[in-house]
Amino acid sequence: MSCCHPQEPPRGPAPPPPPAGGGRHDAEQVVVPAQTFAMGDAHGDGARPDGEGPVHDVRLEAFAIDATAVTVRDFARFVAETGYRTEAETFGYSAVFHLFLAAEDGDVLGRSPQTPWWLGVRGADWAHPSGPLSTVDGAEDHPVVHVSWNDAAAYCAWAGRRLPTEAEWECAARGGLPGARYPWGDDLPDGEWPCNIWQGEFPARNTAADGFAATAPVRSYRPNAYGLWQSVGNVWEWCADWFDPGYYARSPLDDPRGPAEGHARVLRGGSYLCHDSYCNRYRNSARSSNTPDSSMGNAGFRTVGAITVFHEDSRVNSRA
Ligand SMILES: [Ca+2]
Ligand SMILES: [Cu+2]
Repeated sequence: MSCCHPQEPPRGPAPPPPPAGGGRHDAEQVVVPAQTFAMGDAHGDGARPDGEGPVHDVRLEAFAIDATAVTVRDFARFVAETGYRTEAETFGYSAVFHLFLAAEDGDVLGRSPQTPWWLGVRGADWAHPSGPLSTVDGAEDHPVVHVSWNDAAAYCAWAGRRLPTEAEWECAARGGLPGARYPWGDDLPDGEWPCNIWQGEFPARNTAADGFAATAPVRSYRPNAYGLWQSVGNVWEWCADWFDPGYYARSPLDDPRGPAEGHARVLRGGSYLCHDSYCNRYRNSARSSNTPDSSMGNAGFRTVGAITVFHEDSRVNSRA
């Protein structure tokens, strides 16, 4: 399987338990209303091994989801308050896209065999996204990257949040537009890029016609009708579920949570490296996955939680 993120073998034993609770997560929340929606690819866009079909109904209660991906600023606060070390740091390397490399030759440990534009770089981590010679200065409003699924889960545990289920993620990304290919509708508009993907010839030349060669600040472009920014493009987002391309054929109607076990966790939304000629996964229904200890320069996450803001009317009604 090839995609615009590296596929790596598992790197080692499970990390220590995450820091528990008490963290400050003040990302803007948007409410996705309770609904039944059609999940999956209604256009035939997806590659069969990705398991984007069959389209099937899913029923969800209302939930609150971050309007944006977790930022470098958010993640830096988590690290400062807990001393958490990411898996990229404990394993000593992470995957950097070749055009961004900022490292001495000796820190390039290897290339991903099927995706040679991915380099394993010693010292690459969330605070050094292109390698040890890079920083995140000035990128505080960009999505944090080089976080594994385990790292994202640790952040969520600290923040009293959780990762979205794959169904919640897709429902939120759709913004109430039934069956649409993208968060804004079915088509890429002419003349104005609505998301951060790749223009030019992958993987050697990126014209960055959409304004960004790598990550964009989380509030770039326009939010969807639910208020979510950049659910597609920019960075892949980890979801809670184990990945199974056959899961949709047996998914329950109510609040599906994915298979009970697996080898890889779901990634959604595509990234700044997606390009039509190579990987068209910057769509609402597109699915990918990676092992839970993998990290790379184009994957991050957003969180979900209970709705904590009550409308005065609904409180009155609930007593009636
Ligand atoms: Ca771009
Ligand atoms: Cu892609």
